[in-house]
Amino acid sequence: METHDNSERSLSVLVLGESNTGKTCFTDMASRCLFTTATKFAYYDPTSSEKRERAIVVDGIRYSLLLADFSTTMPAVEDGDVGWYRKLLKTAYETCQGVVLLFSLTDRSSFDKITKQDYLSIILARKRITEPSLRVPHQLRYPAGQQRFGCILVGNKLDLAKDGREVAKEVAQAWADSQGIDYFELDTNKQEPIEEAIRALIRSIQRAQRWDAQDLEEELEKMKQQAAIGSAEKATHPLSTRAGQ
Ligand SMILES: Nc1nc2c(ncn2[C@@H]2O[C@H](COP(=O)(O)OP(=O)(O)O)[C@@H](O)[C@H]2O)c(=O)[nH]1
Ligand SMILES: [Mg+2]
Repeated sequence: METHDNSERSLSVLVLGESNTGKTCFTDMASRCLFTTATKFAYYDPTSSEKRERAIVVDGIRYSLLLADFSTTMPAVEDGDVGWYRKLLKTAYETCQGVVLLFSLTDRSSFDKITKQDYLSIILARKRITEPSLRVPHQLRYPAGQQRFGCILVGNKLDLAKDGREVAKEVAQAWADSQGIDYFELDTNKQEPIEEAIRALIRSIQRAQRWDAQDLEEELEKMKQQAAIGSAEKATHPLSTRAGQ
């Protein structure tokens, strides 16, 4: 059933993958709708600090999407210290609501890395979240909407797949199915598949937030019941009465 809500919900989305898989092109196309029929794919100014934000309505709900692309390829630095970048990634993993796991269909290692390594890093980062300012009881380690995250898998550079494919569709689809996430194959110059992928991501975020909220409700209910049992026990305990007076 469609619900209609005038308020806008903000969602922060990470586009994640190895270097050169097409993250920046995807992010620009998805956020600024810079679709073009040109043969050139990269269509962005890397020095621009412009935020990639856009509005989108899904199932009658208006969302403001903030998209950011992050490379999972560690920057090469002379002294080998990439700690600052790891920290940046970890914060992004902890605070986003949705993730686009992006790889290039022409690069097997980009598929292996995002599915075997980076996906797990996101899950592990979120398991450590504790957010006192949300005022959830400390027993609830995972605030609603933050334990789970929305997710899709995207195989990019479909236009090159005819001759250069290194990842079979069945292999990527099977991995996505095993995780319960949707899989898309596309290239970053066609609008419709990117729009479809973004809508699927938002629906996945909606599910993640719903399930987290249900968990939270159940936990709170359990705690209320335990508190009620505790105070009932206290009231009937002989030392807690003024017996004999
Ligand atoms: N053929 C093809 N090239 C693409 C596609 N998407 C991006 N590219 C090219 O791949 C290169 C890397 O793209 P970029 O978005 O900068 O990748 P990033 O390093 O993951 O951010 C650039 O030369 C793009 O023009 C695509 O769908 N098909
Ligand atoms: Mg880039």
